[in-house]
Amino acid sequence: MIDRCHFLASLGAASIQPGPSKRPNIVFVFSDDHAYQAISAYSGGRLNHTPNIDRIARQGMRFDQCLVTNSICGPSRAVILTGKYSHLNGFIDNSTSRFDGAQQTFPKLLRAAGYQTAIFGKWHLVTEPTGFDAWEILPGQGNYYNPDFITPAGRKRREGYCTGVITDLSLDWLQNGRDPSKPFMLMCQHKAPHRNWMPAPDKLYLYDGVTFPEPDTLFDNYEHRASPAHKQLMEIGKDMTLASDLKIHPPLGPNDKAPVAEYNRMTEAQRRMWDAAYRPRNEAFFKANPQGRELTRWKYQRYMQDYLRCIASVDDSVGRLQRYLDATGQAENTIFIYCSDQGFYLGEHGWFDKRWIYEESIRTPLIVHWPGLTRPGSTNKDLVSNVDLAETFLDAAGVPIPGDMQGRSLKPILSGQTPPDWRKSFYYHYYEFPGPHSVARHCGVRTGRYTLAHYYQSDEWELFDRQKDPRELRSVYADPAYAPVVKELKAEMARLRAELKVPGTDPRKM
Ligand code: SGN
Ligand code: CA
Repeated sequence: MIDRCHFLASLGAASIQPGPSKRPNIVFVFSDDHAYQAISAYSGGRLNHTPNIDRIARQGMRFDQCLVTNSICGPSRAVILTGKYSHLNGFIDNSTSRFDGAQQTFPKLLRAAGYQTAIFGKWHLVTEPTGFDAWEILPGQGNYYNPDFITPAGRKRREGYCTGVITDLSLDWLQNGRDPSKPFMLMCQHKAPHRNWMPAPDKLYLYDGVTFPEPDTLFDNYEHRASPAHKQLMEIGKDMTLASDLKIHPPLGPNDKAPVAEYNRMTEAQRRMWDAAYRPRNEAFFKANPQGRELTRWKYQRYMQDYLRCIASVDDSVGRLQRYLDATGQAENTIFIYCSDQGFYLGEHGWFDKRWIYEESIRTPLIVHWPGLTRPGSTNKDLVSNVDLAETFLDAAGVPIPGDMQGRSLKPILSGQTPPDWRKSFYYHYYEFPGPHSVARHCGVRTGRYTLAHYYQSDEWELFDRQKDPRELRSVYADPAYAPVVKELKAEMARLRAELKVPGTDPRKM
């Protein structure tokens, strides 16, 4: 059966399908800041269980080396839409960029080829979406409770919890909003589990009493690394805020007012449930009054509880979409993808957030079930990327891939056949400095074994040998034994920069 599927798949979608209605549908569930460490298909359940996301992995392929080109929200989304690096699609950072919606994107190409296209949820590209038959997006980062949406008909506030509301909009479009004679491509894009990690009313007590294992680098001192690792502002201990991030604000008494805008958006009933959950915990916190390392440990635990509660709702969303496709007989003709805009720190190196070329940041979860193509339960360690998704989707639909896209279709890999000339090195570039969390601009190259980073504003370099140092704790850039590796990787970086048309100077003002 598998062989026959591979054979049919190798003929290409257009030649094996009798008509356009048989072209596969695509459901792309995309979350914001979902660390692979918090998906049980990746972690084995060390922190949490995500049964519905795991089902995609059981049926399809889990990618263990999916790397983002620029580890931050808007840029990742622009890369996915265009199949081009930030310096070519023009959206290089969250603070200064606006997406040019007139440019070529994969949804536009799918739509022109007869697909129905829709996006619901977080967009974060400043300008309005183009190339979609239907869309409703959160303004900017959006809100967890009773979020506003920008829609083609103006702004609307929708009561409920963000993850559920975005799933409702997606299901409603699948059921009632689209032309059923056409194949569809749906992007269901969650705000969760983005900072400040506010759980849904039905998850407020999940993980109560659970103590999560601490990463062994929670108290990293950043020795043996260049200055940017010392200067960042993303430490749980000193940068995570008690009020907003950790919900340690009052109300402890009847007249206390919460300083958090999100809290003020809640309905009376929501606020009552929220307070009932957090008030006794906060009272216990004030009573215990942890300090120093104990405070960091306490913060880590509350961070994990709230972050993982948000993820539990995302997993529910995946399950609802899966059940709908199953119940309507569409699952067998629908490619189902789960992905996040980048990786995220869950206390490793003492951090939250992302932005770095380092592992927990550059690696994003990617799990794909392509019925008839992916071998159930398969895993892959090739260097794949968010820049490959546009071409993969076009390939799935039998749409010609434009020559100016910079990734490569994952279809052969998904069929179990990695092309012999698949990339062995990957170019990375982060631009948002100055900016939130103060991570210096850097570019670099990552291979299966090494990570070379250049903080070009201060002209500092790092090299990590991840085979010997998987936690990236000691740069061996200055170690003479690694001089040949440094030379080779610098040459590789120059080659990649030329191939990818990276301009000599940073497009952001220095
Ligand atoms: C906000 C967050 C940051 C986060 C950025 C970008 N601060 O500024 O912690 O790094 O978004 O995130 S917050 O206090 O407003 O939550 S991204 O995922 O959109 O790139
Ligand atoms: Ca993000």
